[in-house]
Amino acid sequence: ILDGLCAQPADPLLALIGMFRDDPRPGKIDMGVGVYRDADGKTPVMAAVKAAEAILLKDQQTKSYLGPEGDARFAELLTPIIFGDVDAARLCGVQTPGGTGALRLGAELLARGRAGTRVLVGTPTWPNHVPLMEAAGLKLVPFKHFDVATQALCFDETLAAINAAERGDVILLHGCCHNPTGADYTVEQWNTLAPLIAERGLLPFVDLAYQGLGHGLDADAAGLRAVVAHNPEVLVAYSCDKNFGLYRERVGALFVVSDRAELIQSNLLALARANWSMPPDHGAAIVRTILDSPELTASWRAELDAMRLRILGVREAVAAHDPAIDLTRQSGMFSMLSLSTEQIRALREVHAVYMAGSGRINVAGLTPDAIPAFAAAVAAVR
Ligand code: PLP
Ligand code: TYF
Repeated sequence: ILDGLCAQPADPLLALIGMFRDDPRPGKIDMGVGVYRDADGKTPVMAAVKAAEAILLKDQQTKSYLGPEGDARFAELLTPIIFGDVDAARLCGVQTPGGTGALRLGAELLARGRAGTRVLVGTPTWPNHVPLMEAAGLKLVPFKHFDVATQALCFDETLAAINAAERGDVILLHGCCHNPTGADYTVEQWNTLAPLIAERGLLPFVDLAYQGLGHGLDADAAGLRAVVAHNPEVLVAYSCDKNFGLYRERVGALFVVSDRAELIQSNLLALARANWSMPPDHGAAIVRTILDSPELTASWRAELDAMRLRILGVREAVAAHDPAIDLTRQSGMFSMLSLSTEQIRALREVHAVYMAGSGRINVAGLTPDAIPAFAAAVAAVR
């Protein structure tokens, strides 16, 4: 039965973790996988997370099953952070295993709603978007989001793709901190897109995986909120894995804004049951414990803001050191350098500078003392 299988390549982003770890050279620089790092190069557990875990250890009375929706209070507490003011009767949401689980659940909801649904997506995008959507039976329709050579966001191409789409198509949008380019729409551009998407009869699916790491929690949700204000139905795949530093705990949620919220919720529960039955509890319980406490929420917000400001600081420091590497026009952890495959390989093999094969760099991977070596390495291969 298994004779039909053929070997599959490893996830190239995750493969970078092992390559970097096995590199013995001192001074090696890791700008590969999208994980926040502090000025010492560490990815610490956030203080509010540690405090919430201590509370859970002391107070948790049972680990009995919840249900396919997971921790309902977790989803409820996230709602105002994501949506601001929203009509609760028009919103449903379930906890998922990470933003990835939310994307997959949303894709399956769309496929169940109508077989063969097409999904417009700006390229380049997070590589996992492709197998996630296709595995659910959706068909991707790419349009150009970013021109690497000129470092420009292709807004005209975005508008053209929306205008050329068919009614009933889906458009997948990065809410903020675009992965892999860091090129986000301005508020003005969101305000143009949001009503156009509605007018053209498309369904927006917003992937919000980095809220708070670009311009702040509210600013990073402004695009999504504009989309919600103009469109009758919106899907949101949310991840807490970056903004709470919970990566391996796999914390996320899928939200749907709709007049048919009850019908949709019943389908989300059925789909969750057919996939993972119930999501893992611990990470969502941490987020719930933090957001249920004003003190822990303040601590989390302050630490998240410090992370965001450090990333901004690195962007400015690199540009100050070498104006030829201007990272100040993008936001969040990522930028994409215009480099050939050969140059990216030379950076890794000759200079011990690790980045994704696309030329994407994780800006948070730069410690202050590594900036001159990074800039010199890029200049040397260019
Ligand atoms: N969407 C984007 C754009 C991402 O970069 C990631 C990163 O992991 C995810 C979704 C999924 O996040 P999670 O780790 O919570 O599954
Ligand atoms: O793009 C990144 O680096 C992050 C982390 O299969 C990631 O989103 C990368 C690959 C993957 C899961 C998460």
